[in-house]
Amino acid sequence: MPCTAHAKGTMVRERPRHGDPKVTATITTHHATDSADDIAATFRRDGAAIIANLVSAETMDALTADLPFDDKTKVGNEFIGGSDNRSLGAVLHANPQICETLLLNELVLEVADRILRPEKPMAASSTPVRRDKGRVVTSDDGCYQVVSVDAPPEEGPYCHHYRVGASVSLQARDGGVVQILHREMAIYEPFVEHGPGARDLIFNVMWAGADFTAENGATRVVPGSHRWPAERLCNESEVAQAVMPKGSVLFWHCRALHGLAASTSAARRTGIFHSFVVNWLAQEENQYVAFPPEDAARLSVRARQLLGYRSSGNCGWVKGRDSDDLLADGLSGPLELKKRRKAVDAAA
Ligand SMILES: O=C(O)CCC(=O)C(=O)O
Ligand SMILES: [Fe+2]
Repeated sequence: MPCTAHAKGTMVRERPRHGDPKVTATITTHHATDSADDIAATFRRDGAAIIANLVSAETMDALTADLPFDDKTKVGNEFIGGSDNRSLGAVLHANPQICETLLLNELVLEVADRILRPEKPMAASSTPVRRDKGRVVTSDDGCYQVVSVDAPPEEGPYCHHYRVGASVSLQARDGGVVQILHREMAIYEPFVEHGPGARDLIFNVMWAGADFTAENGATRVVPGSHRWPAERLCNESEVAQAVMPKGSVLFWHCRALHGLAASTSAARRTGIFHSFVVNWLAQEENQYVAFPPEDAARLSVRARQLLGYRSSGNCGWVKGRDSDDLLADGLSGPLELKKRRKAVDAAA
């Protein structure tokens, strides 16, 4: 969901409509009974994967029925295909049921856990990724210090936990134009390592709130492009479309080229998008404003954790608060956690 291309005014005004009939690339579709390992393997290979019919069409209808799309939500929509399309920010707040039903979907979390490798995974079946925390040593003349451990990135966790990066509903409408192909990592690219082979820092999730068809704007994704060097250009023939029934979910890689397709259909394509981002990168959409604490307090603790009301021992702590639930009293932060450990040890 990087809007920097729009903000910098690099938009191409006369963009072609999508419609090259020679599209051969495809996105692999999994079933809800497939294992998270298999889905993650597809994702790593192709930079995208679909799980068909992960929730029922009725569930999706209930979740999208009252989303307040109106003419105000067309403002500033050049990035997503012009003012015929609509986008609605803070969609998790617009319907908090989406948090409990979609955001907490166990299979999605199992896949996200495999891709973002957190020390604190979200799915019940996932294994925490252990971190070598560094050694405390004293030099020969008594200088007391911490020495970091240099572990290869693929062996360690990528984050302590992950949380929502942005939550947006995107509605493609007849008359919109094709969105520029882009990579979600673009927003962080000037500041962090990002080439092919870099760690995954964002995991992108698009729920089909309506049938996604070739005509109504199903997301375009370029399989394999997450492994391309930045200068490699994409041809139309390499673009696939995420054609999937309502209730399905599409994942795309933080370095995979993708974008909303132009719609030529009266059937509106409503998508519910959210990303997960590693806890140490700023959230793209500020969830503490988009989903204020008094409203978040009504959600389950796990949903609050995913919104970002959680800290690691070192990042995001608030003294006097519980690191796993920042809206509750408790201990947070490295010194408090150390005190707690001492107290537990003394009682043992
Ligand atoms: O709605 C879509 O299909 C994709 C939207 C997207 O990639 C974005 O806005 O960043
Ligand atoms: Fe995007």
